[in-house]
Amino acid sequence: MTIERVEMALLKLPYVHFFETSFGREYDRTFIIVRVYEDGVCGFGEVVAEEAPLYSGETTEGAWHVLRAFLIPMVFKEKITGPEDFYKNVGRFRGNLMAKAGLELAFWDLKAKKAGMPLKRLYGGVRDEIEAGVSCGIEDSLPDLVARVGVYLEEGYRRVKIKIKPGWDVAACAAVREKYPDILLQVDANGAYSLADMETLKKLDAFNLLLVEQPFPPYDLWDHAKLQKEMRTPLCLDESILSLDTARAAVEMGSCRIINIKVGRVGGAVEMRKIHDYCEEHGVPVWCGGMLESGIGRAHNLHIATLPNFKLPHDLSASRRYYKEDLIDPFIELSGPGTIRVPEGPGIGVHPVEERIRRATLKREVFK
Ligand code: OSB
Ligand code: MG
Repeated sequence: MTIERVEMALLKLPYVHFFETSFGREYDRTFIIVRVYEDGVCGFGEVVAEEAPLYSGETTEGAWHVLRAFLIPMVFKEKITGPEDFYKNVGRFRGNLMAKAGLELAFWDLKAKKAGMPLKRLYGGVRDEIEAGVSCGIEDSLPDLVARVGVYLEEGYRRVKIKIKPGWDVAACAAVREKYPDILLQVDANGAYSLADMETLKKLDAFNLLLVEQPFPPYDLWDHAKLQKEMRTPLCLDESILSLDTARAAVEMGSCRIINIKVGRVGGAVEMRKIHDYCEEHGVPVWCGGMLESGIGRAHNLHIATLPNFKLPHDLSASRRYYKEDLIDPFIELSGPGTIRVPEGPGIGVHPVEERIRRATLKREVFK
């Protein structure tokens, strides 16, 4: 058994609504879809790197280069056919975790398809439905923000995350809480603060938040620990957690009480699993973050979120919250009040629609 072909496509899809974080406002998403073929079966993965190196140091063009020059040639040279084998071999390359994860996920989808089972079963998932959640960007005004939260609640979401940055934090929480005193609410700063903002951040304790996500930049594990000592609300780390080792350091140091797991950020599902298991053993709940993925990457996330220690609602929303024409059939929809059913078919269990992929493709390359 050998991989016959690997294919990459760079795609661009417009958002239904702009998405603004402390990094700035975006109107569309550029990302890479990876396919691996074996015996006519195709596994799909998505590389969640973004066009600009804001959230992480990786970029779509950088990931493209690393995949075509190093990771894909390695697959053929080492005759890699499975995700565990991929993980073992790819460790020789430093960094580039999102590029690695996109290709590893394609191997996971392929493996589950060849076994004729949904990916969640291969992972040992324990549920058929996951708790959805929606991530609300920064808006032009507080009334716009409250209205947008209202739209999402109307659509059935039960947990809302709002993006914060200096100048759009305490007032934003107060505005949402005034209208919706009882919803599950959390905030995400994407690293926009520093220890000098301690007094502002402590004020967030007043809003009964589920968590405060990544207040400080990725490498500030120590300052997060100092802040966590001063706050009642659990801190949750996103950008800081890149591996089992960083997760362990954060937990041992007391930098957070909750971890956001994004399979792309940690380099794939093997590493994701190690972090998940470590956190489970240490009483640290995790949840599944999102990178505004297309339906392909989001379907992968749905299966991951079925693992037992994924205990808080996720940044996983329906297709139409992100894109008018998602790449998959059927679209991902809310199945009950604030939940999403995990697809039952083999692999990721959703069908990427060739025609829609082609229309969104900027460039494509095939490797044999
Ligand atoms: O920090 O969680 C984040 C999107 C892009 C980059 C970083 C983040 C996000 C989100 C979106 O919050 C979550 C989603 O995909 O629904
Ligand atoms: Mg985040």
